[in-house]
Amino acid sequence: FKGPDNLSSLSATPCKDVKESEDLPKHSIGCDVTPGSIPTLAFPSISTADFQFNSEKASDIMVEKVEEFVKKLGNARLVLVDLSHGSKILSLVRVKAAQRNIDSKKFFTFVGDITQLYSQGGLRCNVIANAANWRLKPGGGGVNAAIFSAAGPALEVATKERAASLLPGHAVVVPLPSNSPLYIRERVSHIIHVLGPNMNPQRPNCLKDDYIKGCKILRDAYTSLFDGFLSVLR
Ligand code: AR6
Repeated sequence: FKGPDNLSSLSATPCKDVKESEDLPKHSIGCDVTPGSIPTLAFPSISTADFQFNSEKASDIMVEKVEEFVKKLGNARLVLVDLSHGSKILSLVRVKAAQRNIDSKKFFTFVGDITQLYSQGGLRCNVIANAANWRLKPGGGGVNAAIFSAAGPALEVATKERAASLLPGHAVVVPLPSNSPLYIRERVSHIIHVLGPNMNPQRPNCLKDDYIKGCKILRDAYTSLFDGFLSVLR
């Protein structure tokens, strides 16, 4: 452990390390899942950084949606990822998930770069979610810039084959071409782009603190994301 914010200190939280191990189920779901691995969606907290959505409200909505979907997952699991051990959203979500007795094998938090979960953290996730922009374009910072940069140009091409743009509250599932470094190095088979509600006046479609609309859009965004993951499993 090298202290907060250090990416080499990738670890599952709370305390126990979650590593792929011998005792995992030896069956797979879907054609892109390596036998022996557990189908896993890694996702960032949608809208709570660049889009400036309130973290308390966002954590309530995320945990509510996780609770709803965890029942539909079979042997698959959901992992909320953030870069830092000091992440406010991870702390809020951990407390709220524990209060609701959500099975910690089906849903847990993980500290690390979502583009290096397997190579640096030993956590294999066949699907990762992107907090996208409406144009579905690289750049812009945050998780979007990191995923497009790590996946290489193949992701932009594959994304354009699926959708030209995204409305707030919607998600699009993109199969990752097998020549993408994210596929080769991290064993990611699908990216799910999600567009959350935006409260940042510097970004398009700002909701100007309208949390009635914002909460509905964030609920829709998690529903679309988790439905997208279920569609990959089928
Ligand atoms: N690995 C894991 N988590 C990350 C990473 C990473 N590499 N990078 C950021 N996070 P954000 P938003 C966490 O701002 O609020 C973009 O410019 C971060 O700490 O990426 O939905 C897009 O183009 C936070 O917890 O997404 C959009 O325009 C979470 O990911 C806009 O930002 C989401 O932060 C979307 O804003």
